[in-house]
Amino acid sequence: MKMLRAMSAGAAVFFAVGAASAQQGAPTFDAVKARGSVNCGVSTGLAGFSLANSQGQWTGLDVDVCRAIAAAMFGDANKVKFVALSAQQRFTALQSGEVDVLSRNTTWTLSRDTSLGLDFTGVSFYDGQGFMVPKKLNVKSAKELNGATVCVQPGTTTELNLADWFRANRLQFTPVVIERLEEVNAAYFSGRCDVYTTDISGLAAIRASQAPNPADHVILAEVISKEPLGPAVRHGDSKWADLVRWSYYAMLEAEEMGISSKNIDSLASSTNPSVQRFLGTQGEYGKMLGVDAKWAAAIVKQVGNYAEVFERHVTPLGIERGVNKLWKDGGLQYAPPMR
Ligand SMILES: N[C@@H](CCC(=O)N[C@@H](CS)C(=O)NCC(=O)O)C(=O)O
Repeated sequence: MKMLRAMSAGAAVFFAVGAASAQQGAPTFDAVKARGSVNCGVSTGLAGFSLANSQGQWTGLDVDVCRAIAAAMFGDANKVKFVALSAQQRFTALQSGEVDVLSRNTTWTLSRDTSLGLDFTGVSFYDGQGFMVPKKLNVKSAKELNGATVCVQPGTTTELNLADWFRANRLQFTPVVIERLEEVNAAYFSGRCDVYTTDISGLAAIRASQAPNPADHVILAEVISKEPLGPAVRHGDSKWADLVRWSYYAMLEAEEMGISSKNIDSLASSTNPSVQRFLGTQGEYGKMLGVDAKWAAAIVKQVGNYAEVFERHVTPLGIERGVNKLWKDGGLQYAPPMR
C-alpha cells in the first residue's frame, strides 16, 4: 500500500485509465459484489461528515452515502469498510483500487473529472470556501486579512482558491500548509495561524468539535468559491457509477416523496405508482441496476432519506439546509425521475 501511495499521481492515473480501457464489463461492480462489501474512502475525521468513535464506528453524511450504496448492493448498510484518507492521499487511493468510492468532501472539478480519471456521481453537499478567525482579532471582513498567516491543507481546491482570492484582491498572506487534519487544527487553535480556511462545512465541524470554546471563533461572511462535494468513482465502470449515483438519488427521491425510515413500512400497501416503483413492487428497476428489487427501500429503512441523514449529522453543527434543500423547497438538490 505504501508503494502504491508512493507512486506519482501521474503514474497512478496512467495505470488506472489504462486498466479501465483494457477491461470491458463492470470490474468494480463485480469486484464489490464478489468481495461482499464496499471499500469506502472517507476523510480522517470531520464531525457530521465522517468521524469514527473509540470503537471504530463511523458516522456522518459522507459515511451514510457509503452505507446507502451497501444497502442497495447487499441489502445491508453495514457491509462497508471505511478507509480514512487525507486530502493528499485520496485520489491515489481511488486510482489504485484501494477504495471503490470516495465519499469525502471532495469537490467536483474539471481537472479531477478528466485528467485524474475520476467520475463524480452527484453532489451530496453544496458548499463553498470560507475563513474562520478568532473573534478577538475583531476581523469583520476577509478584505481585512492583508498580511495574515493562513492554515490550509495541501492537495485541496482550498489551497488554490486561497491563492487566487488573495491575488485577485491584491492582498498578501503567508500560507501554513499542513497535511494532517489534527495538526492543522492544533496549529490554528494554538495561534500559529491567524486564519483557518476550508469548506464552510469543514470550518463549522472543526469549530463545533475541536475549539476549546466554539464561541471564540467566527466564520466570516465571504464565500470565495463553489465547492460541490460528492461521491467519486474511477472512470470506466459505468455500472458501478450508476449504482453509486442512484443510491444517493434514492435518498433525495425518498425525501421528495415523503418516504422516511419511520413510515416506509406503513407504505407497503400504497396504491401510488411512484411509491410502488420506489418500494420495488412495480417495475424492474433493481434488475436494471443489477441489484435486488428492494434496493431503494433498503436504503431508506436502514440509512434514511436525505433530510433524515442531514438532520442527524449536519444540523447539530449549526449548519442550515440552505442551498442543500430540495429543489421544490428552493434549494439545489434534485434527483432525476426513478422510472
Ligand atoms: N473540498 C476540498 C477540500 C477537502 C478537504 O480535504 N478538506 C479538509 C479540511 S476540512 C479535510 O477534509 N480534511 C480532513 C482530513 O484530512 O482527513 C477539496 O476537495 O479539495
